[in-house]
Amino acid sequence: MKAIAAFVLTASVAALSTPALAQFAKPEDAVKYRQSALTVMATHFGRLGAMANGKAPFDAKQAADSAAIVEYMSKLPWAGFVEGSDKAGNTKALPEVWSQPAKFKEASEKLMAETAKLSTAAKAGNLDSLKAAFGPTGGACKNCHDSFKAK
Ligand code: ASC
Repeated sequence: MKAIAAFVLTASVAALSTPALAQFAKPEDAVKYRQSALTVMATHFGRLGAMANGKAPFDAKQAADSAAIVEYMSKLPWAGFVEGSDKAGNTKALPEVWSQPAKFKEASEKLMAETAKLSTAAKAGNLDSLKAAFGPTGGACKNCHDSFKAK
């Protein structure tokens, strides 16, 4: 039992310390990964926007579900911005992602903080809470796009 535990621990540490690119077969896969997470996030954020802006009827369950997806998806794209994926696939990522890592990390953390608030707000089950949290979350999307995404 101890041997199994030791093996699992060793394997986990190895997986965590493997260089990022090794987690994707090729740079294009990393681009696809981050774009996929962002697409799912944008889809559900768009549904929330439709409700927040009165273009779709407010549905508390759908809002809470979408916001939970947005919150979770916001954690994922960052692992896909590996070295060597700056010109891969059809990326719109700007070189600043890699040349200003601290600023990029800060923008990603801002987004994750806002999506967590959005999810909490959506769980409150009323449209006003959703509306209040929607704008700041969109602001965090835009903040990152302004500095790190080509038009
Ligand atoms: C969206 C979406 C984005 C953000 C951004 C906010 O719905 O797809 O990328 O909001 O436009 O400024």
